[in-house]
Amino acid sequence: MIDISKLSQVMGDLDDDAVIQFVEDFMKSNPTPEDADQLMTAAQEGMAIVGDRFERGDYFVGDLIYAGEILADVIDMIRPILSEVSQELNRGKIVLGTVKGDLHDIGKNIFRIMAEAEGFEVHDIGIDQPVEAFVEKVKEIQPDIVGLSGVLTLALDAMRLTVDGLKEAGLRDDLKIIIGGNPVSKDANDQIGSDAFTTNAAHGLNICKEWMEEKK
Ligand code: B12
Repeated sequence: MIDISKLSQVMGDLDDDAVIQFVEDFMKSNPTPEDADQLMTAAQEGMAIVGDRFERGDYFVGDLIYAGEILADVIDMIRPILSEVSQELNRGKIVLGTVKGDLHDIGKNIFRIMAEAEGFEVHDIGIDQPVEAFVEKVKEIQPDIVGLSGVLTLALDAMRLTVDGLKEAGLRDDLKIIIGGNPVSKDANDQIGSDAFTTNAAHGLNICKEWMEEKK
């Protein structure tokens, strides 16, 4: 059995060879989607180590970029298990994006891959998206769910503005809104006026699935 927590350390150290070797061994161990979720959690903890070192001044922006590249490679390697779930089509529509001012997209992309694998039709509008972009896409697609992603503390304000913008456009009542990313919390969820929050893509996906069951 592979000790998944070791991954956090080698990711935190930006030891790309060790990370790749680790994930190769993991993939050979016949992992389940639950194992992949644990691996993602360990990878997220590794990114938190990178973030802490950046805050202390031991790492620089170049290291954040490099960390992002390593994590993107990890996701590519485990994508077959993330997408392994049976393709039940037409589960529902999601408009997804990273809010204005925030360029982080790795977490959003993980959620997208997992949601698509579960049969959701996901319309990903990308990073740094202004309120109007969400409003326009929701008018066009008429989704069941809007997913807002953000990793910067500043993203919480942008999420609130986005939810307000959807309300002002008269689109809020028929929508469920979930916010995701490192800084979200119960308090943030209450202030932003979203319906749910999560710092874990698999958890977020379960919430979306429950919403779709309730709608039936
Ligand atoms: C990699 C990284 C970058 C990369 C991003 C590359 C990319 N393509 O995304 C780059 C180099 C671009 C970057 C830039 C910056 N970064 Co940066 N970055 C990080 C780092 C190390 C990892 C982020 C990450 O990918 N985490 C892993 C993913 C998997 O986790 P996640 O995003 O939380 O996603 C999971 C869940 O939250 C959830 N999820 C996410 N979104 C959604 C959406 C929905 C709908 C659902 C359901 C679920 C969901 O699913 C995911 C899987 O479970 C973090 C440190 C950290 N602790 O996270 C700093 C961090 C976020 N960055 C930080 C900073 C300061 C910056 C810069 C300002 C640096 C600078 N001086 O230029 C810029 C800002 C650019 C901007 N305007 O956005 C700070 C933010 C501080 C703050 N409190 O606001 C952090 C926390 C580092 C730190 N400790 O100081 N960064």
